[in-house]
Amino acid sequence: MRLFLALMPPPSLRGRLGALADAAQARCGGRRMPDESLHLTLAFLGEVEETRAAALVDWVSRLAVPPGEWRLNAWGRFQRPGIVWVGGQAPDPALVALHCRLWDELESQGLEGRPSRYVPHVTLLRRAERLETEGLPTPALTWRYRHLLLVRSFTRDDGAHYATLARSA
Ligand code: 2AM
Repeated sequence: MRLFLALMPPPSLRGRLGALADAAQARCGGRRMPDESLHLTLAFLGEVEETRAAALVDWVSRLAVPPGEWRLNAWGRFQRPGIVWVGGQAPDPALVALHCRLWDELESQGLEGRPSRYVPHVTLLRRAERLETEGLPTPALTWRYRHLLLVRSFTRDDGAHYATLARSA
């Protein structure tokens, strides 16, 4: 099964991220992520076997994550998959530190796939027709988080769907 570690926005923030996704889609076209799918990926684990997944559920349930605040104040683009995202003007140091700590622990459990660089972001659009975020209002959101989630991703014809398998302590 395909797994990743993520922060999920609280409901009030989810609606505001959805409003940014609407504004971005009006300008850039492409496929807008549904509100219930909006998230920040902390670590993408890829395909994981069932016994390994069970161990990850156990690990995440006992994991203590330092609470934090992430300021979302910039638009961003990834050229290749046509992604338009919202995030910080620079990678947030607390999120980068959390990503590193998670990968240290994942690697000690034998997982592979640590990316060479981590840019914390919330994907709002995929396959955007125009990667032009100039002129959109500058985002100004604060995301307060206390827990991360272990999430399973299912791919269907209408896109990815997510199911939460575990929440940090
Ligand atoms: P994205 O939002 O930039 O597409 C589940 O697929 C989550 O893991 C998505 O948020 C996706 O990021 C992220 N992810 C990171 N690396 C990935 C990869 N190699 N393949 C698929 N998803 C990846």
